[in-house]
Amino acid sequence: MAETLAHRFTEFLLESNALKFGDFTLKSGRQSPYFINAGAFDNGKKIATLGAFYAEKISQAIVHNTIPRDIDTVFGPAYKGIPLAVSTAIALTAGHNMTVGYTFDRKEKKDHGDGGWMVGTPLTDGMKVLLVDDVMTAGTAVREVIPKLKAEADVEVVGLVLSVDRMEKTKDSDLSAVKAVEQEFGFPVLAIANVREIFDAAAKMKKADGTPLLDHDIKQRAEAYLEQYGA
Ligand code: OMP
Repeated sequence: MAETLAHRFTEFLLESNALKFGDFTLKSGRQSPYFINAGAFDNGKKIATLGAFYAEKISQAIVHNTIPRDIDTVFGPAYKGIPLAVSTAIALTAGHNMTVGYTFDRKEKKDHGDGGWMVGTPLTDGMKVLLVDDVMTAGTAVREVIPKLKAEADVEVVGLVLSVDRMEKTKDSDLSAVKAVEQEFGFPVLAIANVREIFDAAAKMKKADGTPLLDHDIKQRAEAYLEQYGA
């Protein structure tokens, strides 16, 4: 039987060393026993594969009418979103016959030459923009970028696609950060895999010597973390 997208993506995360176990302080201040590092996709093959995963998820969402097919541009927030937007736009064109632009923001406004905040396909009123980002914990990154997009033009954000939804509660509610963002902004937030799918898939995997990939301690610490912070 063909493996699910989430299962294949978990294999890719592990092969690329993008999924780490240990002690990590998150942007939100939470101490997590696992961390997903999109910076690990650091060569042509890995970033092309990552773009293909995003494109596959987007294509599935189009089939399910969750997002429209006539996306004008894929937007990735600087810095880590930049290779995501570019590789996703390439993969949508190469593998899914969709011609889309890519756009990303600058961290500082450029005041000479072509100027402005944006690079790539310019944002104009009425354009359908699909956001891509790496990981969502509390939704801080996306909240920062939406006003920047809206200041540029009256674009329609048609969705946000992530590598990983960490499925964590927001600080002040039991709602997941993903659900809170969906409610606040009114567009769908999708992830290639969520953290529970990743742990379920990894739990079935074995090391070369036949022993389980995830040892008991890692599983227990992850479960305890999700018990406390999981939505
Ligand atoms: P929020 O912006 O609060 O949703 O946190 C997500 C961001 O934190 C990501 O865009 C990353 O910059 C970083 N992060 C990871 O890259 N991987 C993780 O597993 C967790 C985080 C994090 O700090 O929460």
